[in-house]
Amino acid sequence: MSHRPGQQPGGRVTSAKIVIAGGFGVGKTTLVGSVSEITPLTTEAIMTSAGVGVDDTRSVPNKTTTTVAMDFGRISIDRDLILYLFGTPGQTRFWFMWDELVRGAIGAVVMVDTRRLADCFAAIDFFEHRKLPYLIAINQFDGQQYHNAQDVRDALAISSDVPVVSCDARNRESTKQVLISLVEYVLSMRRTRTGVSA
Ligand SMILES: Nc1nc2c(ncn2[C@@H]2O[C@H](COP(=O)(O)OP(=O)(O)OP(=O)(O)O)[C@@H](O)[C@H]2O)c(=O)[nH]1
Ligand SMILES: [Mg+2]
Repeated sequence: MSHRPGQQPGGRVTSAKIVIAGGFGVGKTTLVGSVSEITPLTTEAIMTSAGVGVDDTRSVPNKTTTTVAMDFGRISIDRDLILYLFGTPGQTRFWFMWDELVRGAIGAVVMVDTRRLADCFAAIDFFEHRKLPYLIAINQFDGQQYHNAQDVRDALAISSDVPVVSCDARNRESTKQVLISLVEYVLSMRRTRTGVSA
């Protein structure tokens, strides 16, 4: 019998840690906020004129705050699996915290804005280097899918087994589905590694 990541035999509730990553202003805090069943812990700081020329806000003109440490939320996927969500800061000057944030995580969501695809390269490199399973979640700003999943996969040059899904970071059902896809992917990777069939 196979179990979910970290699941105890005997039906006990188990929990798993998921990291929400991606470039600046891609919607990480929004995703954690939309899907969390508890009031998310956020560490937003007001962006001031000191960030002009450093933070590229052209694609998110209404953005007035940025995450300086992390976002934290929780969601029960079903009766026996609780996910704890850790959203990373997007700006590279805060990336020294990423090693701490990913410790113990079973996998990561790399959020992508297809208008600024290169912003997610560093996150992909980070998870590939640490061999942490990740999927790509295209955040459909304004409901627009500017490029399809295959185009994004080709442009990112990622392995064919890495899932590429679309979502609206503001929509709970949509973001919950992203997390379910990630858990399923992590499970399938573990089955492959251990040679256990589904
Ligand atoms: N239209 C639209 N706006 C979005 C969507 N997701 C996020 N936003 C907006 O985009 C901006 C950036 O969202 P955040 O969630 O703060 O992005 P972030 O990735 O946490 O940003 P940093 O922590 O600063 O890197 C905010 O103004 C959101 O309201 C979306 O799916 N559609
Ligand atoms: Mg944020």
